[in-house]
Amino acid sequence: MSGMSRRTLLTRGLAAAAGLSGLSVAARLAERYGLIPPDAGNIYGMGETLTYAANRLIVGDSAAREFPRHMISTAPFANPSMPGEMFKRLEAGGFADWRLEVGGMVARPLSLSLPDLRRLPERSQITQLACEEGWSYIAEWRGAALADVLNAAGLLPGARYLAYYSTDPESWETIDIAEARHPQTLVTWGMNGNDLPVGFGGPLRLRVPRQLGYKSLKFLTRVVAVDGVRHLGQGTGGANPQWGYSWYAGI
Ligand SMILES: Nc1nc2c(c(=O)[nH]1)N[C@H]1C(S)=C(S)[C@@H](COP(=O)(O)O)O[C@H]1N2
Ligand SMILES: [Mo]
Repeated sequence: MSGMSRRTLLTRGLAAAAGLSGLSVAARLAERYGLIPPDAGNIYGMGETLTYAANRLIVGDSAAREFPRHMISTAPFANPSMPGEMFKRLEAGGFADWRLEVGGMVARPLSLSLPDLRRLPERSQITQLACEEGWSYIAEWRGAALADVLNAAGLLPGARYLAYYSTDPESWETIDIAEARHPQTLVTWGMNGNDLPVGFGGPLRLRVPRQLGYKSLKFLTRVVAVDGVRHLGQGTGGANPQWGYSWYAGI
């Protein structure tokens, strides 16, 4: 993936920017500017710290690539996933009781129905979803900006990460607040002109197009603003990092 070589370049760039004096200086710089992934130096290690820091410093608020309509994949690949028991109950009721709970470090916790979410300003994007296993597809996603949802709830100043959960209790992830507020990060209910199919995470999926596919959690039910991730689950910041993938999956 070409993103890999770009990442390597950026990582080297950060080390160079730190005065060619080696990784420790760059790491201290990263720390000074608050660019340390949640568990750096422990499970995440130096390489990921620098990848994350370099991306935040150099890539910053840059956008994931958006594609013209004719590049939408004709046969997108739905990676099989298990939505869990709670999903089956909600599906039996036609998803009428589906809610997105918004909680944690917010001024006004919310419980939003699917129609509530569809009343928010509509956003769409044609972006690529890339799995770490090497395949990818391009699709149009439609939904609300996660930033609008968070603004409605009123993020408290100490919030630094957003944890998000699905009907499957085993599947959850976290992103930093900059990623959560990024205009391309969407709470999606539509795909390629239709309701989001169950195979692709319907009725509700978080789309995080600047990171690898596993950050785009299917069957989204809950987002929680937190000031750190170590107290969540096994402290790795998500289910995928728990299995050995990077917490930061920027592409
Ligand atoms: N709830 C849930 N979300 C999930 C997964 C999962 O198993 N459960 N798999 C992830 C992984 S590893 C990838 S690559 C993408 C696959 O998305 P797709 O089915 O649209 O191809 O979904 C992600 N979101
Ligand atoms: Mo994946």
